[in-house]
Amino acid sequence: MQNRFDYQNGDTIVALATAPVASGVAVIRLSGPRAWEVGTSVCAALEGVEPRRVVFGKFVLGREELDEGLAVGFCAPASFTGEDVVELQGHGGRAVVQAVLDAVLAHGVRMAQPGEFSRRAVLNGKMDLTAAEGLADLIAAQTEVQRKQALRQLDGALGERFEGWRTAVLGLLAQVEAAIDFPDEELDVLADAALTKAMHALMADLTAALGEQAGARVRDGIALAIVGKPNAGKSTLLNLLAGRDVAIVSDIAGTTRDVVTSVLDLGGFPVTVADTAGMRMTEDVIEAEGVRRARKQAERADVLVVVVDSTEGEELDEELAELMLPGRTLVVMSKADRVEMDFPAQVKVGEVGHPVVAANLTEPEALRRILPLLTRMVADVGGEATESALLTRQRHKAAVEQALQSLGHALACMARAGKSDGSVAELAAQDLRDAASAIGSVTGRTGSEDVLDVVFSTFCVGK
Ligand SMILES: Nc1nc2c(ncn2[C@@H]2O[C@H](COP(=O)(O)OP(=O)(O)OP(=O)(O)O)[C@@H](O)[C@H]2O)c(=O)[nH]1
Ligand SMILES: [Mg+2]
Repeated sequence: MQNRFDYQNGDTIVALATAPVASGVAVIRLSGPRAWEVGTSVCAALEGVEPRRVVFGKFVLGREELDEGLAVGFCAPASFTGEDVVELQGHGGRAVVQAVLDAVLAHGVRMAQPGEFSRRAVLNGKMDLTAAEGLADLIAAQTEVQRKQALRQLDGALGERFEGWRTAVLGLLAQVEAAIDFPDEELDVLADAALTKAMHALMADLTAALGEQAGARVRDGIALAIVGKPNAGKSTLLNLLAGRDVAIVSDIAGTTRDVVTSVLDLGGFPVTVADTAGMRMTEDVIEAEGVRRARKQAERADVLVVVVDSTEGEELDEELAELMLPGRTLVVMSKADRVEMDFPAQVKVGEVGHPVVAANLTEPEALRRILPLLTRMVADVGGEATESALLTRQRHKAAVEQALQSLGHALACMARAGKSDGSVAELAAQDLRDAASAIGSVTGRTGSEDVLDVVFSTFCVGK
């Protein structure tokens, strides 16, 4: 396939590396063989300066002065992209930035494509694809746990995990290839218990990695759904958690019909809280659709909060009880200010007990008792992500699934050794090569430009 942009032709690119808003300082970054030459044309103070030394000077186009600021250059391969790089740090006004960019472009440099700096860094071996994704996630991180996970990925922890798997597959491949070279011993080699044991161990490892949900949850946000009967106080609770009036609250049952969401930071974890329509049988088609959506949210949720109006008694609706997730459901008994009763510490659904908090949701004070319990449940869902390098994207999972399939094929082939005519080692070897290539595509070790296109399509210009 002809690539849209020729990344290898050595052209020099430029983009604003900082946010396109009025700001104190803006960084304009050039990368490519002409970075120093063009950088020096715009900022003469850079002439003859050593790499990594910052100089102060005027930014000009011909004789016209555009701005003044700092300039610094890097020499290939010791730079972010692995190419010559110059950064011009001027003032962050819209017109100033545009004028300096135009000056650079006037020297025959072109605007960078989205993600092109990172893409060049990957192509030049400065980082692997998972690290580039980690960088994008780090820039997008909104909470502490997201930051830590992204930084770990940028540091290469996830890439190392995939490289470890790939090396393991290549080790198996070497053994199987021995059987190709010595056909008489095929049966001995392929039926070797140590070999099949190693295959099974690797597959178990990959399957376990697929089961890890925490990485994606931390990256995309942990889903918390608030459900209950109409008028129970669900929207009041959402507003309390969000600290502002996100949803309409009224004493009319059936106020909320759509799903109303708000993103919170609970103990460093990103949590998307969804307030939903009160569950009841209704003739109203719009409300019925709201109830359907409420159920869907509850089924998808990682953590569930069931709000029960204590003035209506503590009976749990059967439908609600069915939705409750063991260990990840909090029951909030609302309107505790309006009843005289002893609240239970937990409600039991079958054998499973769910913790209960009784509260007046119209008082901010209620948060003090609700938040610690919710934070603990959220940390249970995402906790793994604080320690290990987990799969964070669908792309990672798809590759692992593909590798597992190929490994499964290889095993099936090997089991036929000696039982069918001809060599099965060739077939098993090809399956193992496929598995290694699927795993390698995650770090960018194997695979095509298409993989890079997919990864960098989500980046923006300047990264
Ligand atoms: N006194 C008291 N009133 C509450 C409490 N929680 C909610 N309310 C009131 O109960 C009414 C219903 O609250 P909402 O938050 O709109 O209830 P909801 O569950 O979102 O209701 P729907 O959207 O209709 O399903 C409002 O008038 C709230 O002010 C509470 O703990 N104490
Ligand atoms: Mg509501």
